[in-house]
Amino acid sequence: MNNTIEKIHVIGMQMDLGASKRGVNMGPLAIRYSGLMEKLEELSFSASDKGDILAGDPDPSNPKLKNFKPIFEANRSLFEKVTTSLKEGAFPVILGGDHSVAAGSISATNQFYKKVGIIWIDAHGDFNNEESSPSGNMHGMPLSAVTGFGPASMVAFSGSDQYVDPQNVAVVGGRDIDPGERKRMAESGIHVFSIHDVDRLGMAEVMKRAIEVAGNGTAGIHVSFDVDAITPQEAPGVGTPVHSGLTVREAFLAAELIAESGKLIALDMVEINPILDEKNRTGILACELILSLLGKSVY
Ligand code: 6HN
Ligand code: MN
Ligand code: MN
Ligand code: MN
Repeated sequence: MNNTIEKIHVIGMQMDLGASKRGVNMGPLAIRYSGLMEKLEELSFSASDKGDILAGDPDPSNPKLKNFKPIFEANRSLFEKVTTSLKEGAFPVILGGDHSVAAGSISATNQFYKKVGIIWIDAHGDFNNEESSPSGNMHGMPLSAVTGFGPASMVAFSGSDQYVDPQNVAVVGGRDIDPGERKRMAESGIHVFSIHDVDRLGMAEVMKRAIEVAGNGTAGIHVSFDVDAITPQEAPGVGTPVHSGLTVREAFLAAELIAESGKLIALDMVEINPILDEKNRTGILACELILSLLGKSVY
């Protein structure tokens, strides 16, 4: 069990406007239905459910940044809510929602702790901006935004230009990166451990390196876990599935090694789509991964 985490605040984001398929706004419900709060209490955490932030109505005005206004406003609320939790000494667990929610959560942890690292577990890079994006979908942009590569407007609610240092960012599990996005990632200085690296090195070695990257000289590691990192046969409830992903055991090994590092300071669990799921198995998996990341041991 992690010694440093005692008090946990769970914050849901009922938002799907960053993705083209609807339904990930119900992700928080699916994870709560899997018994998250009860299971956190069983692990002896003092856990409070801080409820959900509800995104506003769709806004078709900007095709390059689809639904910009309601996403911005929801993220502003999340930024404030996460900041309040951090000031109260709580560890924030953010339930997505599409991955654009990481713009709000990471802006809050980075501003509070001054310098955080990120482990971004995802089939995708989420490193587009308004120019490189093939879709205009804002869930493909948050990692670029929080590292200062734009869209700057996506994180402007923080009122700060203090971004996460790309040298402290590790992407794990990537296997569907857009051509323009790939160039941007390569030039940015972030560290990418693609699915090929997981195959070649094994997850234990990849996580050892990722924890070193994100933990080096930082106050701690913010993990942003997109469930589409896991192979769709095991995690079918996602809007942007990509074949041949992480196995469930690789995902749990990653979670357990992060817990063991003692460096975790915040966690996003995102992109669970209950409409596309089978009997909530992706919701249950997301719930169990949260527990493992927080130090639940199997033996
Ligand atoms: N996600 N690279 C694609 C895009 O539209 O920018 C897909 C992004 C998926 C984002 O899964 O969080
Ligand atoms: Mn993502
Ligand atoms: Mn993804
Ligand atoms: Mn480097």
